[in-house]
Parts: sequence; C-alpha cells; structure tokens
Amino acid sequence: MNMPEYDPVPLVAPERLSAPVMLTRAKAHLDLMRQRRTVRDFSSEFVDPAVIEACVSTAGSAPSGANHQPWHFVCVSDPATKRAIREAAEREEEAFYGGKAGDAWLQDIDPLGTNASKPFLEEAPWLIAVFAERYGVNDAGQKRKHYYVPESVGIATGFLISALHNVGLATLTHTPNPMKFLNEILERPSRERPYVLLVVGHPSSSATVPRAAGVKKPLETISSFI
Ligand code: IYR
Repeated sequence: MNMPEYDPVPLVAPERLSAPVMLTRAKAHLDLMRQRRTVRDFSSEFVDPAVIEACVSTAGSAPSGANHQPWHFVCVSDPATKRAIREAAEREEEAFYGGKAGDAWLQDIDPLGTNASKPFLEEAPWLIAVFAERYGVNDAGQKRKHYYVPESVGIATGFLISALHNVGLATLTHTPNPMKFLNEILERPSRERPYVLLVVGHPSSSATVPRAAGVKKPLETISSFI
C-alpha cells in the first residue's frame, strides 16, 4: 500500500506573548465564553451562510485520531427539511417525555424547563447536524479504520460551538434520542452516526434561559494542580 511518509515542516508558531498579555487574553476569553448560554428561543433572522461556512471550517481544524477527521456537518437552512427534522424529533421527544426517559432522568432535566415541543427546529435559520464517521472509505472503496471517533467529533463540536459564540450566534446542543431519522432525512450513509444536532441563530428578543444552567462548578471542584 502507498503510505504517506513522515514529512516534517517548520511550525508556523502563533505570536509569543508576554506573561501579563497572556493572562489578560486568557481572562478575556473566559469572559467571552462565560457569556455563552444554551438557548431555546430563536429569532428567524437571516444568518449569512458564509459565516456558517467559516465556523464549520473552524470545526474542521480540530485535532482528531490519526488526523482522519471522522466528521461530517450537514448545514440546513431549507424550511421543508427543517420541518421534517422537527416532526421526527418531536415524535421521539414525545416518547421520551411520555415515559421512555424514566423518572430519574426527567427529574434531572426539570430545572431546564424542556418539553417535547421543539419549535426552534423550524424557527432558527440554521440547523447543523454533526455526524461521526464510524469508519472511512478510501478511493478504492475499501474501509479505513477511524480512531477515537467520539473524542474527535466532540472536540470538533466544541470548536464549532465556540466559533459560533464568538460571532454572537446562539446555539442549542440538541440530542433527540434516537437520532437515526437524521440519516434518512439528510441522506447520510449508515456508516455515519448522528452525534448532535446544533440549532444556530440569533436569540429571540424575549429569550429566557434557565437560571440553574448558568451555575458552573468552581475551579477548585473541577481541577487539581499537582
Ligand atoms: N433530548 C430531550 C431531553 C433532554 C435531555 C438532556 I441530558 C438535556 O440536558 C436536555 C434535554 C430534549 O431536548 O428535550
């Protein structure tokens, strides 16, 4: 088989910052990211596809196992496709809230105020369905093994959420369960597993968010320094 060889090139290093500038920038980024909230009330205001393209390209720059980039992003603005996704998602959510979830799970999400109704799937200007490729296929149509797929796609999705937040767009990380219907509606092959459905747009002017979801664990709880 034709294996690409190790071919090191000089690193194009980001600018070297002084210690105080590093700290200022770290805190400025923290301030920006702390403003991110998961939003469920979207305006239907237009968002330029070029902005979505740039944010998805940011996601595509993420690190991945063996650099196989085991992801695919389907960006949907077509109203009929959004409607089909809403209808399928609400069918799953009705089963979920109707008993499939179990009492403990429903109690855990009670503070989020969610229910089976998902109008934002039609109202928001963009839905981005993130798919994880279980395996790849090479030019000859043979299977190519992928590595650390959920980790890789999770990192890329994090890049995407922060890129969207950086341009002032709100997101909802939505995971109707199961999400298999996304393969059918979006015509993706079965080797791709739906990973998350991101709802993207401007928040509506009357958007509210659950107080409880804004409470983040303190640094002392989430970290140790040795
Ligand atoms: N997927 C459902 C339920 C839900 C589950 C979790 I875990 C959440 O953090 C929020 C909601 C829904 O979207 O309503």
